[in-house]
Amino acid sequence: HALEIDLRRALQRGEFELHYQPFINIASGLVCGFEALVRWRHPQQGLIPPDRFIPLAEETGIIVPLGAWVLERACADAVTWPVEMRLAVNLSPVQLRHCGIVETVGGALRASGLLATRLELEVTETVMLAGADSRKSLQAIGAMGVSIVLDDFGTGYASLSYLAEMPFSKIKIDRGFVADLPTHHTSRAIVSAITNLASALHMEITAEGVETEEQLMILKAAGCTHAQGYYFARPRPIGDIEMPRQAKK
Ligand code: G
Ligand code: G
Ligand code: MN
Ligand code: NA
Repeated sequence: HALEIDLRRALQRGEFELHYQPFINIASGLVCGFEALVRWRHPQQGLIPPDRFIPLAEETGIIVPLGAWVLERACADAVTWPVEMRLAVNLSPVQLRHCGIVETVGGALRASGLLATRLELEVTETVMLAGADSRKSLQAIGAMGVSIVLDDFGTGYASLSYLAEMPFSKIKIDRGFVADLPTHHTSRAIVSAITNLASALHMEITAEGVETEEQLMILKAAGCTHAQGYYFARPRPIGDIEMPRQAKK
């Protein structure tokens, strides 16, 4: 597999880069933080999106050193932002299963000097199907003060009972449900149900993939606390992100 060989070399050659997309507090309209999204700047193929190499990185185990690089790079970037800006980083279930994950997260925080309370780690519902070791690691990371976020909610196999067992502080509603707003009554009902559940469990709720004002208004009325999507900003390289003026105190 040519891409696999390239992938191994890419990390050594520094071909990965992070783009950042803001997430917004709906009530205040202010940016709360940025999600780091990895891209591969391939010398021949140009910018490759994560869905084209993350699955291969997971199969081959390269996700472990790649994920560690993402964490270290993102924490080092975020420490230069205003202190109220949070950083969200995606964590693969393969990384979470790896025995060194707690130390990797702790190490990235120590090396950068970023406060643990500014970091959010996004995991998908598959972590709830993972073994006891993964769940223990998540608990340990949560105990450091890092927030654990349940990403892409509604697309996986999560049993609702896990929601209360795991230390999630936020749920992100998958953008598939948001894309169907406002026309799709089923999606509207699902968004309301997820929001009610999250608020009953004292969790924040982010709607992903918000592209229109109309979607935002529906999500706000449904009780979503946060939003992210092209309506606000596309993911951009670190040098191009706009740090909101009102956040600088
Ligand atoms: O940026 P984009 O929308 O193309 O991302 C597509 C998918 O890749 C998303 O599901 C996102 O969670 C995932 N992804 C992006 N960056 C990372 C990363 O650093 N690590 C992992 N594990 N997944 C990522
Ligand atoms: O799976 P995860 O949510 O971690 O990844 C977010 C992905 O969604 C990124 O690849 C990002 O580029 C993409 N994304 C972010 N905002 C929007 C949006 O408003 N519309 C669409 N279609 N995709 C988005
Ligand atoms: Mn995510
Ligand atoms: Na997501």
